[in-house]
Amino acid sequence: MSIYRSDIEELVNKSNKIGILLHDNPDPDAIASGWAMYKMIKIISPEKDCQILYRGDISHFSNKLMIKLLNPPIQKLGNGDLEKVKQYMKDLDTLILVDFAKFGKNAQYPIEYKKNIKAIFDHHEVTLEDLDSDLLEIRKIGSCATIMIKLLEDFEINLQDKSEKNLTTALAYGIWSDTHFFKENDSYKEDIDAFNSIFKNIDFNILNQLINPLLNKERMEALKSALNNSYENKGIGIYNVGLINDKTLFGIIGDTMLNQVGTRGVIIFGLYNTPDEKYYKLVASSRTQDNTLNATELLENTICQTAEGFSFGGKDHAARAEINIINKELVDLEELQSILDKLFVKYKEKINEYISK
Ligand SMILES: [Mn+2]
Repeated sequence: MSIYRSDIEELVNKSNKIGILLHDNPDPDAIASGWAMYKMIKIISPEKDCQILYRGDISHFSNKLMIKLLNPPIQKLGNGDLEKVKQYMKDLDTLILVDFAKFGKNAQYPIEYKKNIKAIFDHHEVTLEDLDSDLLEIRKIGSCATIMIKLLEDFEINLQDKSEKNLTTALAYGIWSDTHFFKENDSYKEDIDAFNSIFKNIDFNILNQLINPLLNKERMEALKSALNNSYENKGIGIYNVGLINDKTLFGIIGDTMLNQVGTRGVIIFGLYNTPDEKYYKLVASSRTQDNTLNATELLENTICQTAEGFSFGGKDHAARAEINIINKELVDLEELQSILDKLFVKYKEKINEYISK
């Protein structure tokens, strides 16, 4: 089953208000694919009311950087409040799903709007029977961006033109990240062909920044803070990263610190500046590489014992705990620093106790 330009044209012409939906917490492939879809619709009908919508967060630093550097026209539909989302979506008579095929766990849109799904573009393995649209473009390949690049060939758009460079760079990044850098089993010949077809119009300066996270300033700052506020006892290290805006940094810095010679396990902690929320979250992330040291247990027996109400979970070698602790309105930066310092003292004691047991 394939979708052609004529199908999209027909759909656009009979639609009043179009929502291109991405899965929750969209990744580069979803963002780039949604953007390509948007482009096609605007070529067919420049005045058409059309938006690219998503729920959840774009929190991974590379994805945030992608938004900043490439500026895709995407729009967030709010987080927890389903009523608001319903209100917003009630006028959308046409929904196009991109990079996912069904409402559900991974895309928590109001289920009553399933009836407005008119086309689905996806590259994941899905059962075709219970989908809510007849217009389907579903192919098991490495990325949805590949499907979109192919489809764009039928539109009056020159993907070699400089003015499209942000879009082509986004699409390249989508392919690149969804195929895990063209790894075997994750990439298909079609993905490589699609990448090749836009190769000459990729901004490699930007693509390199997205791929190589070391160039990200916030990560460097957090690493610096972690190195300046570290403690180690018998191969277990604890690091205070301070206040950060990117939640994924906890894990990333954990992985980096774990690479140090002689390290059995690490705990990274700090305050996460939650977007749109009243509280700073205290987040602690653990990583271990020693089979006698369980990452979940490590957090459970140290950080989680210092306060009630931590939500936490994890596996043998990676775990995370978090808790809302500080009302943003009640503290300034200096106070935050001193709270973190005090916590650090407490946590060091807990680590020492844990090790001596
Ligand atoms: Mn994808």
